[in-house]
Amino acid sequence: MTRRVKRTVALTLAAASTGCSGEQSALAPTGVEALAIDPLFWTATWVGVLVTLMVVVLVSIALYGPVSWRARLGSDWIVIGGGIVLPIVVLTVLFLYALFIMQANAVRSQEAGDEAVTIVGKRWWWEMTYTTADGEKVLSANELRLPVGRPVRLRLESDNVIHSFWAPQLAGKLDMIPGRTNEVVVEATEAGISRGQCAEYCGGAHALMAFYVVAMPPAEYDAWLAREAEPAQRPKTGQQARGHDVFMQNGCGGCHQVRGTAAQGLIGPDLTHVGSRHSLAAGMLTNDPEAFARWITDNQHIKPENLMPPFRQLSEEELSSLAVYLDSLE
Ligand code: HEC
Ligand SMILES: [Cu+2]
Repeated sequence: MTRRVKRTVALTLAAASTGCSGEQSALAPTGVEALAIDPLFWTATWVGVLVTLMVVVLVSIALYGPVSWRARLGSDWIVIGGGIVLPIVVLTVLFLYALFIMQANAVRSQEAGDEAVTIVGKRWWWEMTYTTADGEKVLSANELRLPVGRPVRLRLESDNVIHSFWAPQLAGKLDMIPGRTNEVVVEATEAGISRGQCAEYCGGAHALMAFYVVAMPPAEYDAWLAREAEPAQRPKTGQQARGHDVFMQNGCGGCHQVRGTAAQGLIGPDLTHVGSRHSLAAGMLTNDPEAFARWITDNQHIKPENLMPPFRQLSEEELSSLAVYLDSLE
């Protein structure tokens, strides 16, 4: 092999193997649902491997084996046993196992309490409304926070095309279908951050519609939700105040809500606490003042055809104040 080929192979293998671990992996379950599916996946995989090996051996014998073995392979009982009985038995057992897991998850989901998050698939972001234990609703976006060890009901909806909510470390994927509500109960088993992704093609920027799941110790989660329910922080510095004015003067409030201010728009994500989110624009940018500025001027390159117009007319000073203001909305 030339050196370049070797390097390509090594890079490909490295890229392929990073797909199996890390922040978005169905093979590293950290949720009760995903933990239940995991053994089913491995069972089906190993059964598949065994069946494949068996077929390879039989085909090799049929092609190259001694005549007496080949004659035996052609007998009726091999055809009926291996070709009909064996597949029926194997597939039935796997099917029953899958039903058993689905049933267990369905029972868990009936027993879950009132904590819920309604998640609406948008183009191309996620509106998330938390319902607290005492029924209060808190609007947020693009990041699912969960209390470790407490089941939370996710109500999945869409007001446009079909999306699919997939947080592989938490649970299997479930479609978000206009006009109906699909429910899945998730329960994080350990604190940490993982990533999810829209899993049903929903238009040009479908691949750019991701989100983060932040699982937190229950007490921290409760504190976070109480904060999230509060109106936005008032500007504390001159530059933040300037950014607030730029926000109001440029019509951002027509599409975005910042609770506690005049901005009441609901077309785009709620920005009341946008500064405390892990990422911007549905998982596309790490959250810092520079990213805010980039998104505001260049969002059509970052996420082509998304529903926010680029604001290129802002001066350098306006843009940096605006970014500092948004970053302060924690
Ligand atoms: C016409 C409606 C509209 C206007 C006006 C608008 N936005 Fe947006 N904005 C959106 C939409 C829609 C998204 C979601 C885009 C996506 O991810 O697909 C968005 C996303 C964002 C985000 C990322 C939010 C998140 O949850 O990560 C920020 C920050 C933002 N806008 C700031 C602004 C600012 C600042 C202005 C004014 C200069 C503004 N927007 C004007 C519609 C709008
Ligand atoms: Cu999609």
